[in-house]
Amino acid sequence: MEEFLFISPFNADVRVASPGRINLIGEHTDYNLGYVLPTAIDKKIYFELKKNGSPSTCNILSETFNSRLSFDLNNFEKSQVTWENYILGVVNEIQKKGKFLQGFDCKINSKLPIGAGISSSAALECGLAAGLNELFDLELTKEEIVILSQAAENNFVGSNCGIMDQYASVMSKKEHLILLDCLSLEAEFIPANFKTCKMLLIDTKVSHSLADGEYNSRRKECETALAIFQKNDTAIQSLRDVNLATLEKYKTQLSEKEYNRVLYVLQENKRVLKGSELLKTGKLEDFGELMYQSHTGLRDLYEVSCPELDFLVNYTKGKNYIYGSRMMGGGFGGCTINIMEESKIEKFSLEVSQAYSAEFGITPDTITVTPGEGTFVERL
Ligand code: GAF
Repeated sequence: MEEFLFISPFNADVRVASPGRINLIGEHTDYNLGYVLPTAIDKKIYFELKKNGSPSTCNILSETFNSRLSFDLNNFEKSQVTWENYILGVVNEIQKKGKFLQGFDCKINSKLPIGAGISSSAALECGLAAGLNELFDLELTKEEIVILSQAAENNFVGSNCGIMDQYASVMSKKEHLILLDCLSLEAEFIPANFKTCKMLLIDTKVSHSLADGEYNSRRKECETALAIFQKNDTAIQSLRDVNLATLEKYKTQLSEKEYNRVLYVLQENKRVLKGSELLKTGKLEDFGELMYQSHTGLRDLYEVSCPELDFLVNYTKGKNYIYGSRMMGGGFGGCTINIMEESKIEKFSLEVSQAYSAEFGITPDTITVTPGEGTFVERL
């Protein structure tokens, strides 16, 4: 294999730290132009970038995947390797905006668990976009970085994700949650005041292979239902303009699945708005109840949970030191998010790990997270 082109030591021009995200509540509502309540976390992907003097040769070294990618800015195509498409997709979207790039070298090192549903993909996209923005003085705003990173995933990777992950990764403020309106992109930053509690993620360590296709098909089902509402009522722009009465009125025109998907989205949007108010006044128990309801909706109506996630959520029930638990992210694996007393985390983590591995033969990871700052960029 040809020698990689980094000079040693690397002598980077720009450094970036790009965080993963959690989402307290509001799942599968972003692409339905509803509400979400995410924030960045203190676990990140780190980038070092520098110009390499070549007009168009780019070299990326992923220490995490122990893998490297070289490509020509004027001639590249989709790759068979998933992580490479996040990189190529971002470069492609930057070029589509008419911005001028030259050859660069980039080293990537992830401290974010990959495939755990804490959005390592958005962290990768947004981190690279922010790094290239600084390296080549592209003058992209933060919002442009968010939008082009989402477009990279939609257009190059082929996942029709919404805006939540990229928005949280770039825009988050330390110790705050973001109540994001995914239609207007207006955000309210809510202090994350969990008193004696912390957020614990439990990684199922499973990622059912159906995940991508099922994600896109959920989105399609919502779009089909929306088109039916719009045919009858031209004032309806998105599912947030639909209420329960409208849903019932057109029930016979929807398949059972479409009806269930929409019902879940309507309920979840309400939970996000109500939940944000509860968190502002520190009502963790009531908020936790909404998390359990969210999980039930994701399991029964949206059908994106799996036995491993259900087991972990059920395991928390009846424990008075755990306020809420639910699956987080796209589903079919990844993590649950739990709000619980910090003092009980160690003992609970041990117990739940033993119970889960007795059931599924897999040792889960338990990860305590705190709400962190969005993308950090530094010119050296
Ligand atoms: C994934 C997607 F990338 C997000 O846009 C969002 O839809 C989420 O699944 C589900 O809420 O993380």
